[in-house]
Amino acid sequence: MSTPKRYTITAALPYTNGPIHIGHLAGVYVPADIYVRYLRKRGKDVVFVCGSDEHGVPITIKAKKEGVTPQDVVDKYDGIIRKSFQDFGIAFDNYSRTSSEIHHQTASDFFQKLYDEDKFIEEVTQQLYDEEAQQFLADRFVVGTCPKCGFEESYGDQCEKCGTSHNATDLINPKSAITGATPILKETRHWFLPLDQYEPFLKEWILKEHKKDWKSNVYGQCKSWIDDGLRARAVTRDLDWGIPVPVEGGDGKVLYVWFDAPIGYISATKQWAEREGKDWEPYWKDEDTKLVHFIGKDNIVFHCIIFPVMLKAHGDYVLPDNVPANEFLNLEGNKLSTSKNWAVWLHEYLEDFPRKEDVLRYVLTANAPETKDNDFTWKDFQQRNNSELVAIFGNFINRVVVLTNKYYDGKVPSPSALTEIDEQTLTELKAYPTVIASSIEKYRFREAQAELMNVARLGNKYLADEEPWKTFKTDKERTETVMYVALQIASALATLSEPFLPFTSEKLKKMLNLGETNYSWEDISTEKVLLEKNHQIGKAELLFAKVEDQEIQKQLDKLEATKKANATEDAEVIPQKELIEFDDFTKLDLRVGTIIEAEKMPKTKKLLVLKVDTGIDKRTIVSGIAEHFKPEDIIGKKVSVVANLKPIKLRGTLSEGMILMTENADGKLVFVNPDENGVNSGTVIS
Ligand code: B3M
Ligand code: ZN
Repeated sequence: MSTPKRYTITAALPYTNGPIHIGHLAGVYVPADIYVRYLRKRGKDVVFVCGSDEHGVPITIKAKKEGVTPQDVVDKYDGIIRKSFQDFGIAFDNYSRTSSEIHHQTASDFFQKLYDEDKFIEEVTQQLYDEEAQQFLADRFVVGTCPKCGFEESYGDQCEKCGTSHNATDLINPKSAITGATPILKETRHWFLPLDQYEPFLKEWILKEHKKDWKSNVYGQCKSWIDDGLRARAVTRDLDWGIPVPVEGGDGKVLYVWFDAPIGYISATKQWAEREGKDWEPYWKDEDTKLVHFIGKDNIVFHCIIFPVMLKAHGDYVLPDNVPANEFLNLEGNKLSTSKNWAVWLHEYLEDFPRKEDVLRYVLTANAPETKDNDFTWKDFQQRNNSELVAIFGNFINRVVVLTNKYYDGKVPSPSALTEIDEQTLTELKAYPTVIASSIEKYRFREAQAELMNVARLGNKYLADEEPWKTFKTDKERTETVMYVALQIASALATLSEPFLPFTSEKLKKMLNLGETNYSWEDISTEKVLLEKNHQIGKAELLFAKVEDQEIQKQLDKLEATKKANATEDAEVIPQKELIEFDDFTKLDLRVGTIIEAEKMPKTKKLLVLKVDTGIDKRTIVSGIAEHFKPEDIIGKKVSVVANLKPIKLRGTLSEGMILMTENADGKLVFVNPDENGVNSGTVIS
């Protein structure tokens, strides 16, 4: 596209069935935010929209699990997500909700128009039905083997392993996710979008027009789907949570969530325009608008095939110019997972690391999964903060601001004749805006941010070579020139860091007292002075603080606890034994006892010989717990005892009872502890 007149930038609407985690941020929201902040800085006309995706089966499943209504679920998570985005500084123009009236209306009208113009195929087909739950099984309500890659836990509408989108009836061995039952087939009427009819359009549009400018991972996926041949996809569902199908025969049916959700971008734009007193239509309908969707790789098919076909079928809309989808981010070597709580949650991060929003942005961009899956580790987070943000960026700014205050009471000194090194440094500085811009415009945010850090490196090297702290005693004039040049670099950093590190940029501008002095991205490349001589700067403040070992340890401990909790949940559950009569139970004499003596049984590894006060007597019990407890540690402990077990001889010692034990998450034996407060030995357990 030649120079666009305006930009419509969308970020995937998060499902409101859980909070935002670092995977979402790295894949979608941080890159989108960098891109938008950059465009705004360049004076472009931009609208940046997002919102909560509140329909679909994931929401219903979560509600069922928690025993609340779907509305409760979406209200809760919309609140958490909205606040965390705001606190983190993702600069949406509008963050909307698909439960809003404007969205229901927009999506409903969209469907109606396609229906009126005969763009759908209406058909009664056999769909999967769970007789036990008395419900049709669509999307995430059904799991089975993916017909394409063989993954055994593919959802009805999409396989998370290979990304293929399919119909629920394509699954091999489908099982209901609600009851586990094998579904039957039952007839129902639905509306299908005939993707196959749009193959020529898709071939022309993606395979010809976008071969070069789309990322290879995105282009590759699209090509393979198109090459495999496309089929009609149902865009309605037999569910009660969603946007009602507005046409005859639509009772009890709703729009498929992936039909309504992308229309959410349009309704969010409308809502924004209404609020701002603008016209939304050019942002979606004018050919000179550049539409870009930021998404994760699992959403590629919906944004590159299905939504464009919807837009094309509708006829009034522009198509996305690019869909720079990212791969996935892992956490400490494992796949991020909302259900397994394997994540760094944004709202928790913001609490644990106050005023460190930019550190997370920085690390996620430095490690962005742009071309392949990547790993987030807390050690790397600490290292990047301490040896890059603190040691390079922060250190440079600190030296410049401290020295300017110390030598010149905070007033920018006047330069004398520039040396070759000065000229060279300034020439290098002038090249950066173009270099960074070119990477951002190609959606290469890691590369762009690395170049930003090179600006700080340039400053550090310049100071280290010119050593103003030494020349200050011998050559005042030279020192003034050096500090003047260094201040220009600091000032450029304040602007160039804006898209990447918005909080830092803000702080730095305040420190340099740049409020009134407004220079643009482009100005950095010109002869324009970025900090005039005699300009008064403020006092030094630390831009970045070190992250200490114990802060990292705390996060690692949190993850360790999650691992343990998951292991307990995943542990094989031993099936229940046969039922017994109450009388059988009452035959057991269970009591509280106190261990009064303990010693290892000689020549054994596992056995301890205990003397236990049972309240009735003091008796010997041999217990196989020697590998888990030291004798001296358990004297005085209250334990649960089976008192009327027939005595048996173990290695020559008569054992008169048994102590109840269980295993904790680490596989360590622990006592089945009676409440130690005020329970006496001999108390019967019943
Ligand atoms: N809510 C899927 C997701 O969160 C979906 C994106 C919708 S974008 C229109 O991965
Ligand atoms: Zn698959």
